[in-house]
Amino acid sequence: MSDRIVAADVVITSPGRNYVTLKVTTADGVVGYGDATLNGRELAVASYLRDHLAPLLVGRDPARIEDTWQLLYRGAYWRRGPVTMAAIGAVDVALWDVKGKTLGQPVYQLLGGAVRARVLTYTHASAWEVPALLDAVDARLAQGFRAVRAQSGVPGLATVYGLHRDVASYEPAARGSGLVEERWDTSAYLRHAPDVLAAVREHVGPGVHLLHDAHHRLTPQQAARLGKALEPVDLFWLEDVTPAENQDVLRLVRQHTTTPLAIGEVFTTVFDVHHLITEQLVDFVRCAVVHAGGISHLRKILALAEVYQVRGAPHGPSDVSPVSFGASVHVGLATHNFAIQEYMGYPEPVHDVFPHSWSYADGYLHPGDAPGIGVELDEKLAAKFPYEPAYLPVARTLDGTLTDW
Ligand code: EZ4
Ligand code: CO
Repeated sequence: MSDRIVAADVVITSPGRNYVTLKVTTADGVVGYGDATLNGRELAVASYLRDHLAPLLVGRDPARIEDTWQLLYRGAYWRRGPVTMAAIGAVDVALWDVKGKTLGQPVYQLLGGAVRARVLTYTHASAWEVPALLDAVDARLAQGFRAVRAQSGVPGLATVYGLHRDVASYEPAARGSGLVEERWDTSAYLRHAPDVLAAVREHVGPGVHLLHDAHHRLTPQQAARLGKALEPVDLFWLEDVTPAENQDVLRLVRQHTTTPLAIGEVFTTVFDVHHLITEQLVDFVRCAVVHAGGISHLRKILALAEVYQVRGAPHGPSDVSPVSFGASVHVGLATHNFAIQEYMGYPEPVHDVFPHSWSYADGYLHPGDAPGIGVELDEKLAAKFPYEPAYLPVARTLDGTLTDW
C-alpha cells in the first residue's frame, strides 16, 4: 500500500531572522520538511502554501515527487516567479525528505551517491576599512575556510551592500523598522574596489580562493572594466555584476575580461538561466534549492549547465534556511559539476531550532548520513521566536534615484 500525505502545515519562526518551513506528514507517520523562505516577502509564500498548495497535497502519494512537481508547476497555469517557485521548492524538498526517511537513506544516495568526499564551501569576510577586512579574512582562514568572499566599505558612503560603516555584523533585512534606504555611488565603488581586492590578494597569497559580489549594480561597460581591473587578483568569481534580466548584454562583459562570472541567486527556473548557460555568459550558476523549485528542478539546471561546462554554486545566505541549505549540500555531494556552496552562517539560535546532520569542517561541508535531508524542526523552540516583518534595504544614487540594491 502506498503512503498518503495527511497534513501539510506551515511553520513561521524568527530565531534572529525569519524562516518559513513546510511540514508534510504522511499516514505512516513520516514527517518531511521543506524551506520556503523568501527574504522580505515571507508571508506571500506561506499563504501560497497554506491556501493553495496544502489542499492539493493532502491525499497524494508522497513518493511521487516528480509528478507532484509537475502538478504544482503546470497545474498553476501561471509560471515561474520567486513566490511560486519557493513554494514548489518547499514541497519538493519535503517530499525528498519523506522519501529518504521512508527508505532509510540520506538524500544524496537517492541522487546517485557521492561523487566527492565533501563539498567545498566559501564564507564572507566583510569590514569597512581594509585593515579590518584583512583581519576578518584571517579569522575566516583560521576557521579553515579555503575560499572567502571579501567585501569592504566605500569612501564617502555610510552603507554598501553587505556591510555598514558602524555595525560589525550585518543582516541586511532590518526587522521591524520599515524600509532602510542606502545611498549608492558606483563611481566611488569602482575607484575603490580593485585596490581593496588587490590588498586582500597580497595579504593571503596565491593559494586562497577569493570571491566578490557586485550585487547587480553595474552597467555592462562598468562590469567589463571592473572584471579587467580585477584580473591580476585572480578571483574565483565576480558575482552579479549586472541586474542580468537582460542577459545578452553580458556578452560585452565576456568579450573584455577573463574574470570568472557567477550569476543566478535571484533566478528561479531553468527557463530563467538557460541563456546564461547555453551562451556561456557565466562560469557559475547560483540558483538555490529553495528559490529554484527544489532539488528536482535545481538538478535539471545543473544538468543543462554540465553540458556547457558551467558549474553550480548555490546561494547560501542566512536567509536560506538550514533545511534547504542541507538539501543543497546533498545536491553538492552527488552532482559532478557542483563547484562550491556559499555558507554565510546563521544566528546562533537557528542551529537549535533546526537541528541538522550537515556539518562544516576545515573548509568543507558534508550533508551527514541521517535518512532524508537530515534537518529537523524543534517546533516548541520555534514557537518562542515569532515572526517579525523585515524588509531588505533599497538603494538610491546620490541624486536620489532608486537603483538596484
Ligand atoms: O543579498 O540573500 O550572495 N549573497 C547575496 C545575499 C543576498 C540576500 C538577499 O536576501 O547576495 O546577501
Ligand atoms: Co550574491
